[in-house]
Amino acid sequence: MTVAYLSLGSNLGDRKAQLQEAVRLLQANPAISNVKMSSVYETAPVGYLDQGAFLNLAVRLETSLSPLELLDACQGIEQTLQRERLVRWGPRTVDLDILLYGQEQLVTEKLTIPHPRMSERAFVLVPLRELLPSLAITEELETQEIQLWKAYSSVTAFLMDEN
Ligand code: A4P
Ligand code: MG
Repeated sequence: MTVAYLSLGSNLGDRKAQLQEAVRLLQANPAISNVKMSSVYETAPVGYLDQGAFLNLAVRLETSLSPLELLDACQGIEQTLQRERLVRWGPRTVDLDILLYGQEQLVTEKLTIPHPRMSERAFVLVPLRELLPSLAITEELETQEIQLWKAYSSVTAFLMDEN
């Protein structure tokens, strides 16, 4: 079993419902266990700015999947959600990125671990720090627009939140 951390984000459609579905599908994977999540944050878009605000959260899980198998699982969830809901609106309704996979350092065409842009991104690091308190965040990142949207007592509480 390896401990891995993911970053989840959505900025199209029913953002919370899509994140709930993504977390539900991660939990339903028989090769993934002990799923924990950070609070949910609302964050201003980084990179391409002409788009709506994101909801972002981080997930910690244990898995017997290899890094590439975990990437496949994440991309499968992205495809399932796009297919079911928002094909017309194009991609990026929900995005699952692998941040860390054990102590692995990997640079391949399909997969780079740790995630190459994570250290510049408050929307990744602030949620991740809830699950990994030793994580350091530099002051300049603290200025990126990100605010607590909702904190949940457990993954189950998140999955049951219908408001
Ligand atoms: N890939 C390589 N390494 C990884 C990894 N560690 N985890 C490859 C996941 N994928 C990885 O990703 C493109 C390709 O990256 C994959 O096919 C995989 O082989 P994608 O998910 O298809 O596309 P993307 O996510 O739109 O592109 P990219 O370049 O990964 O974008 P980012 O960097 O993920 O940024 N602002 C806020 N506030 N919140 C957000 O969540 N997200 C983005 C997307 C931009 N701005 C944002 C947010
Ligand atoms: Mg991505």
